[in-house]
Amino acid sequence: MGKRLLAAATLLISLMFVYGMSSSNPPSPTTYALDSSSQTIGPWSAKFWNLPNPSKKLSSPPVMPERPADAEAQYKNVDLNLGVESPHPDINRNRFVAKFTNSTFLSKGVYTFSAKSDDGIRVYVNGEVVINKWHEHANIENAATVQLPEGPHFIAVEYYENGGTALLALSIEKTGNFDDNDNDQNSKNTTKIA
Ligand SMILES: [Ca+2]
Repeated sequence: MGKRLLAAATLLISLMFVYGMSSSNPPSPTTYALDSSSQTIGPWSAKFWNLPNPSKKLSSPPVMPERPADAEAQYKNVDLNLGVESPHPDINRNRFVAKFTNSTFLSKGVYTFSAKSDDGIRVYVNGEVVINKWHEHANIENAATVQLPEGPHFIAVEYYENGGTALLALSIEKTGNFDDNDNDQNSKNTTKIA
């Protein structure tokens, strides 16, 4: 009888231990699918700052402001084709700075970032600049290809407009895989995720 009780108690404790262990595991990320065929990047947070003297053309590229933003918004995609319009009621049509940010979970792979902009743009992946055209220019497209391990990644886009038409668009595609020797392997099917 005593042995049976002891065995039952041991089983109960074992079950509690197993249950406790499994419930204390960190939750796996559920917001973004690991399957690259279905992964997409969630909403982007955007901040906008007016630059002083909006009627006067900038003589040199602006420094990113450190003060609180003059306007904030969320966007499904980084895709602003403004023409000569303002991006926000509180923001100038000309002479403003914007910053879009996104933290997202991506599967391991080779990713191509393509950015169109008028005027200046900088694209950062995990704090490293991958596209740097921080000067006044008409609409041009620039691309950068980056190997990323599976995990959370922080993407930031800085942009400024110095008059005339304004345009900003970023697309991100998974374009391949890489092996442990850092060799890129192009995929036949690229996957657009943003
Ligand atoms: Ca412009």
